[in-house]
Amino acid sequence: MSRLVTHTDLDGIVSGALIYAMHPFSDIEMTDYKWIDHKQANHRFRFLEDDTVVDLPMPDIDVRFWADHHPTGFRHSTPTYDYLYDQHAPSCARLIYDNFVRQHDHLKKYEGLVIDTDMVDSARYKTIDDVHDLSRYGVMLNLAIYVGPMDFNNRFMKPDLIRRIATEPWKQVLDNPLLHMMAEYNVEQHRVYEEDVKRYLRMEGNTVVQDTGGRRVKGSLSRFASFMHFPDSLYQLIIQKKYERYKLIFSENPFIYSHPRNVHLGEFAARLTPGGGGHKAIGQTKEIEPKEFPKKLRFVLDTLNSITSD
Ligand SMILES: [Mn+2]
Repeated sequence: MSRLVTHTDLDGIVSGALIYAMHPFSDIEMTDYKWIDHKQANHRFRFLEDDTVVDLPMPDIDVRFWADHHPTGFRHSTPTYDYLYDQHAPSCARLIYDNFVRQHDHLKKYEGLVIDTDMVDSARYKTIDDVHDLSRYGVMLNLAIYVGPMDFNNRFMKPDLIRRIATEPWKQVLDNPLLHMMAEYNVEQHRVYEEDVKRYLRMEGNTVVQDTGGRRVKGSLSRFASFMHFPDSLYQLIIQKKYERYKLIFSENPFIYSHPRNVHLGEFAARLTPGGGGHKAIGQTKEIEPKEFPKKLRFVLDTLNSITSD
């Protein structure tokens, strides 16, 4: 039995579809970092020897093939099996596409989708309107997959999309009216969030801080809401509080920074709290205990505000 294992996000879907278009699989499994790194063995995701793994960290066993672009993905000795790894690739889909398109001419038709995936996965939108530009297939798909019960989406909807994007005319697959309605619904929910979150925003230096003190914001998380209200801020810092523990999410203002910076926010998050991570332009910590929180918060803010002065 051959199994494709991929990440539950847009990059996971497009990476999966590219691989599937070169080699069909009998089974598709979607998973996330938290299940691969889970402390308890009985909750941990189990890889199989025959797996093809994309947009996920290096498996703990030797598999058939592995591809990733997350800086925290490469973690032990160099694999002896086929693999692709480049932490500078804007998406895993890009890494796979660029590596295989010369031998597999039929991948060329996915070029537009890969360009959208680069933009979404590395949070490098050109303008604030690109975030909700439903005329771009990748953007539309990214908004649609976060609507509905996640277990259902991960087990059925996303694997089905991968299969169909790989084997049917992909634009036709994504022109599905239901998918577009789901994307529109998510945009609506983002608008509600953007309005409600206003009262929790404050500026500290060049960083817009989103601190709800554990209170719920209406709608669904719009990652760029801070920048919609403070378009001149260079960074945003979202403070999430749950059961007296804190998580920090920080990202560049992608509408100002269109070129790479010298600090990798994902690596910074991983150094700050083991198990944290992300991409160059966005970092997320693991949970922080209350007694460590004020110091770490200060450190993150000082770091963000000093990157900008170079
Ligand atoms: Mn990715």
